[in-house]
Amino acid sequence: MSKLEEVAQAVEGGKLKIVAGLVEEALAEGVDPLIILNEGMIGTMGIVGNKFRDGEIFVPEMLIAAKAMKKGVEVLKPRLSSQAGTSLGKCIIGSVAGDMHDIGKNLVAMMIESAGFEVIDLGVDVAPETFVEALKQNPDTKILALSALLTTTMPAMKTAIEVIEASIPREFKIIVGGAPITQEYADQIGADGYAPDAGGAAVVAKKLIA
Ligand code: B1M
Repeated sequence: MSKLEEVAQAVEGGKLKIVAGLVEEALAEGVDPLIILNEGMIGTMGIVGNKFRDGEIFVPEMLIAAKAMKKGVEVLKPRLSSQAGTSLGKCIIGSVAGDMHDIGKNLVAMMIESAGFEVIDLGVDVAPETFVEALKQNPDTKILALSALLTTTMPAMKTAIEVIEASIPREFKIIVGGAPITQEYADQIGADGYAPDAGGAAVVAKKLIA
């Protein structure tokens, strides 16, 4: 079995204690960090999600796999992110109200930070009022980034934009993303940008402030 397959198996099996070591071994063997992330981890979470959908595993197994992936991402982080020299301004990010998923959001935050933004991460299950408060405290914010992973929390993204627009002048750009989000939905709820993945989010954020 290749090191990459071992990483994937450890993530899927939620082997918290060995994932970081396996990722380090894969890196030492010269495996590209992006391949470890995309094939060893993100792809594996897709398999985990499908098994959950099909009733083969349950929430605890899904949670432990997510924790295992986070251990691996910690090792990859310095290899994936580069310290950009200039600051492009502030980006406030969070998973919308009701949504506890944060792995994708954290990757987006990491890539946006690498692109040169100062990231303020409000975490998960962020109420619209919390976004408003953070925007008021940081009036120089350039980008607001909203993540949602559930079809049931997509409406919370729309509500967040509505509440924010009703509360403060929109002097920043809003980007949205997450597995169920599409360009069409982004347009429908009045977002300025959409990206299907973390790298794309950083590209869109930079483009919007250019
Ligand atoms: Co949940 N979950 N989950 N879950 N979970 C999904 C999303 C699901 C698809 C699994 C399935 O059924 N196949 C399903 C949603 C179905 C739907 O809505 N259509 C689901 C469900 C149903 C649930 C619960 C309701 C289960 C329950 O309790 N019965 C529950 C809801 C909790 C809540 O949020 N209120 C729940 C809970 C959980 C855990 C807590 C156990 C855990 C999350 C742990 C954590 O994040 N800390 C979990 C996990 C791990 C998953 C899966 C397996 C993996 C998610 C993940 O981390 N993927 C997921 C299945 C799947 O994704 N295939 C699933 C890896 C990550 C890198 O990808 O997050 O998609 P992703 O992020 C990508 C892109 O989406 C994009 O870039 C990222 C990187 O490239 N992106 C953006 C994300 N945000 C962006 C923002 C942007 C731009 C791009 O701009 C701002």
